[in-house]
Amino acid sequence: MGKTACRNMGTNSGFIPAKKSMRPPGNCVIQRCMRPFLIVCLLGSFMALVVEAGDGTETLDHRSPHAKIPAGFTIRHPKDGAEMVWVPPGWFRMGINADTAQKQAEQLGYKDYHEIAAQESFPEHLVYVEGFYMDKYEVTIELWKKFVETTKWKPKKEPGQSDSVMNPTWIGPDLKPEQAKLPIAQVTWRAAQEYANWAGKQLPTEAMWEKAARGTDGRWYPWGNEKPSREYGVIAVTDQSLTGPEPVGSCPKGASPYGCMDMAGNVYEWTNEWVEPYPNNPEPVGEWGHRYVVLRGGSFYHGRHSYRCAKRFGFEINETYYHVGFRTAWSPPADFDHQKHAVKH
Ligand SMILES: [Ca+2]
Repeated sequence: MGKTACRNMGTNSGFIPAKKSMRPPGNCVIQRCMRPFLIVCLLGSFMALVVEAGDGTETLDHRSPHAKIPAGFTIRHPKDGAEMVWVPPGWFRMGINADTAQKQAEQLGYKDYHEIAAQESFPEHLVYVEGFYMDKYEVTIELWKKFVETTKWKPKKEPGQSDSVMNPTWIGPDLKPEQAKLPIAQVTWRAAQEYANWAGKQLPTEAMWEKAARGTDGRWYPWGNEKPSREYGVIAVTDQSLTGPEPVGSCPKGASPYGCMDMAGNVYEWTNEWVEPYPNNPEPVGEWGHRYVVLRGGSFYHGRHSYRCAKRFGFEINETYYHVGFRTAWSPPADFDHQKHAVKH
């Protein structure tokens, strides 16, 4: 609960107050002179942080070794070769409040936000996320094939899982060129984690996923607040499902502020978090606890209410379906050479 990539504020353990006798002598005059200046500087920094956090804009963190990397900077990941886009460090608005939820429900033709379970995303709150790279696309069959062949991966049966849901929709060595760019689907949570571990990456936290999808301005969908339509994604605009996914990136008009494709629709995407309520959620909601894992973004199969960036959905870990896939996130090391791995379009 509340653990979603929030800034680690540290603990007080190990803090030992300095003894008076341990203070270095001779700095008293300098300290007296500098004290007002330091107080002004600290107050100014604090106020800047409050202002930036208050409107949900990016905070340029000069302590980060990646502070100069612009939003949307694109690299090819050194391990799996996936294109990834940079999401800068900073605050963003996560979740929604009841007034926004009601507007979203009415836009989609519902009378009340409870009909779309919007209360599971309450309340809107500010979250700080360190800078990270997000896969530009859902993991494709082509990349999954590379993982399977490199690691000799075999599906593992979860307790209570039927054989029919064990094998992702990779179709073996006879992969047709037109199928390579389809998203891998029917992936279990554990299988998606195994891919991420192999690549040295991770499944995104909910905060990583939501920030990559909606940016910092509180928009409803990756493209803005306009109602979902087929030009924005592989999206079922009525309650009627589409027949299947399309090659990743087929709907560039639906790109997120950082350039992530198919954050709404195509296949659902696993996160690395159990379904837990956000702190201070004012409404009673459904089942919580370590039973369901959060998926995000809706799919070609799901209806019109599932594409909102704040929408949370959950599956048990022995579940998956032909519309469930994933993408990965990556926190680069301090000495990572961004330019060396840049993708020029
Ligand atoms: Ca998707």
